[in-house]
Amino acid sequence: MMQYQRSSSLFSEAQKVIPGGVNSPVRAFKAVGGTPVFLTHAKGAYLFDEDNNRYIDFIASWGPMILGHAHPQVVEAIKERADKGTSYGIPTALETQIAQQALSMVPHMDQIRFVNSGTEACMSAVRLARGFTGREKLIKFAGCYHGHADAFLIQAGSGAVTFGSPNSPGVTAGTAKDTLLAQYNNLDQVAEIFKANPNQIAAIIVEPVAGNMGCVLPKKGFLEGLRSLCDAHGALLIFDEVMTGFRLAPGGAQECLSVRADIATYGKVIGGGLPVGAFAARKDIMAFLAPLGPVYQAGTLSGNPLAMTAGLTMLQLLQAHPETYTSLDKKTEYLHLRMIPFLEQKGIAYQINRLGSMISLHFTDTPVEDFETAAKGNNTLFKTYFHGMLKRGVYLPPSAFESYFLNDAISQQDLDQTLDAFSKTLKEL
Ligand code: KE4
Repeated sequence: MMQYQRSSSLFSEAQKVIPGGVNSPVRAFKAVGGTPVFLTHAKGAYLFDEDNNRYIDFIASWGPMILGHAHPQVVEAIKERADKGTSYGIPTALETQIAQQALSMVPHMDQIRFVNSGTEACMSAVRLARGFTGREKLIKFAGCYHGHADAFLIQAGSGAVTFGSPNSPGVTAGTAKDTLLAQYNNLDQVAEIFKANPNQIAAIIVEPVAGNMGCVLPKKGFLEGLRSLCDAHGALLIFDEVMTGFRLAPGGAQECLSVRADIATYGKVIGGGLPVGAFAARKDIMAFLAPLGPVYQAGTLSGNPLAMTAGLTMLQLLQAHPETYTSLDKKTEYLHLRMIPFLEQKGIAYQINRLGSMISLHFTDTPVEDFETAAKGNNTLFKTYFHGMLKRGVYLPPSAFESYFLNDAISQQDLDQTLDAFSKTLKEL
């Protein structure tokens, strides 16, 4: 039986000096109860905590560790680079290299600007869209999460939902009035909003495959419909590909769903596990960005050489090994198809949503197509499920409003061990 003594004493220590003991709320296990485990290290598909427990990892640091933890080539590249200095605040050829690498993988984008997080990428993309169109309003979808910038914390997903406060205090009414909300997969509603706000909408921002309500797939025609509405009304379509970018395909959702965005934002995988975000667009849009144009955006550590090195190595590995994507898809499908008989045998209401290596299990008999249906999931069952898997050595996202992320270091044996833990845990529900 696993024990967590060291983690719980470390958690009490942490809470004295860090709000909630964590540097990102979802890590605090508030949605599932209990004490968060504290890690000492991670390698390949495995996490190792302070009490010497080992877990098969299904969050991959919420996406970045798509090839598994401490990938030797990424680590080697970082070590080598560190000896040359860790930050300059002065341009390097490295930034051009990773820009060229990323742009060679994603469709429809001419230029890219690097920042330090997905939040920064999304907030910069919205400012650029507002500057480019001269308009103020933004359409987002309930349950989608684009980071913690004020404009997005209106019915946000991920941790914001977990805390049941999707409209965060501190976001002013002035800001909130410019963010218009629609239901994911509801094209009619978006058309209505455009009609009610003629020539005022700068952009739609959307997770092309949502991962912050659990995994929620776009219905057939949804993204294509957003594309047409933006074209008809002179707004920009922003794909928030912080999760899907370089994960669903080298070219992300734009490639695998064949819908063109005007601006795409990236994070997670693009940094190879170091803090990197980015946003990309056509040249004429990026020409509005300082120092070329009037839209200001900056960052001391943007283009940081260590982070660029980690990201460049990761992208080069993914481009050199496209079989990673089929391998990830196959492993996720293997898990998906073998979970079903256990769930059927248990006779429990469930939905499984999956695209590529993004998957989530919802304890509800209603298809999960938007935030409202995602919120219908039985969270009490989810808590028991989460801890049942954790104590059997499987680390799932500690919230029902998250997608699982497989990494390609997960072996067949790990998958079978996960399914064994799954069948035993279901018996406890
Ligand atoms: P960051 O600022 O956390 O790098 O990225 C924000 C962001 C933007 N867009 C999407 C689609 C995202 O999923 C995220 C961040 N994802 C969460 C997990 N759902 C990060 C985990 C956390 O908040 O600790």
